[in-house]
Amino acid sequence: MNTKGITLTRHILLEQRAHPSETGDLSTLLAQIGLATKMIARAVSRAGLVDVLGVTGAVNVHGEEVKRLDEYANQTFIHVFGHSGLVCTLVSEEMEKPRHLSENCSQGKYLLFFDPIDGSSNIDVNGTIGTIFSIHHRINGDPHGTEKEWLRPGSEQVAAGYVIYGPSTVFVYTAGNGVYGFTLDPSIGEFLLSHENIRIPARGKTYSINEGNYPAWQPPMRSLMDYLKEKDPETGRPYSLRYVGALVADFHRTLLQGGIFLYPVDTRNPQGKLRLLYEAAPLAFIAEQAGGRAGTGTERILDIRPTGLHQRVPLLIGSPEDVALAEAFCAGRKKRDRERRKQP
Ligand code: P6P
Repeated sequence: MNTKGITLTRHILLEQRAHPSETGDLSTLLAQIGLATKMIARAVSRAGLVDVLGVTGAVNVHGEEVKRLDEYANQTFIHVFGHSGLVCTLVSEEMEKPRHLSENCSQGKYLLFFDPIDGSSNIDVNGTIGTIFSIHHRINGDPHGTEKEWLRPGSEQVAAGYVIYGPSTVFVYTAGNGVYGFTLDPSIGEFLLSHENIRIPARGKTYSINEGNYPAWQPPMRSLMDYLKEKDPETGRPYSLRYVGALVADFHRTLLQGGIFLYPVDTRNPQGKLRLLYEAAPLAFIAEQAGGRAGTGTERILDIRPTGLHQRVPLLIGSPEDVALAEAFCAGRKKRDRERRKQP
């Protein structure tokens, strides 16, 4: 099939044929996320003007000037889905409680979890940032949902994805039938298919972690980092360190080039720093759909049944061989060469 010029919307509709059970609402929902993120991409391109203009240059439907990009992005999702009839409940990093779109709850079949702007600290230095989303079916028909509906394991996701706002804006998603990337052509305002059926390399050459936390990690994590930095050409070491400080950017590079991203527990983040429902779980769905692996060091991310809306988890995600190696260190099954040589 000629894949030139396939728009996100057309691809989603083609994909929908692979999911006869989906009545097209999921396709519409994904296309609406495309709309919301195009609006956010426009605001991101002006974000640097906040200090110059005092505002982002964006104005919401109520005519209010928008001050913060996270707030603008969150409001954009609320406005785009508010009367869509598709989504009954929104869960956002920017909102402590779920936002019930009651006008949708009679027929809205989905729950949408999202981090509207991930990595916002990078905005001030013109760094790459992103939006992450996760979609679940509602599981009961009660008008306003229940914790049982929101606290779902990642394995039940219907679709998941992210948009990375970098030198170009790229929309990456999976609906359980592979991973696809679309690059925004600003001249026509369309996301065009640019990465068909993304597969992550079995192993990479880079590791991505905030090395500044080294003293705060548990010993197995320090050993793993020391191991990756040892010189051993036979096992492709030392690895190179790449760390943007925005999860979406570090994950996108890892997805395309292989390697491993890690945000483990440390003394300041005893549960980990990243959020399960709208950061780790959607990226884990994508990673596994691309042949990768995602865990906490001791369990598969997609198996975790959440206990809280904004629950944090440790995250090791990327090439299957690299993540399996990290898990072996976490489980004490693997040690550094020097430690092994010292063993009797
Ligand atoms: P640190 C951004 O604040 C974020 O939530 C993720 O996007 C990113 O991976 C992580 O935190 C960076 O955290 O502690 O290295 O600054």
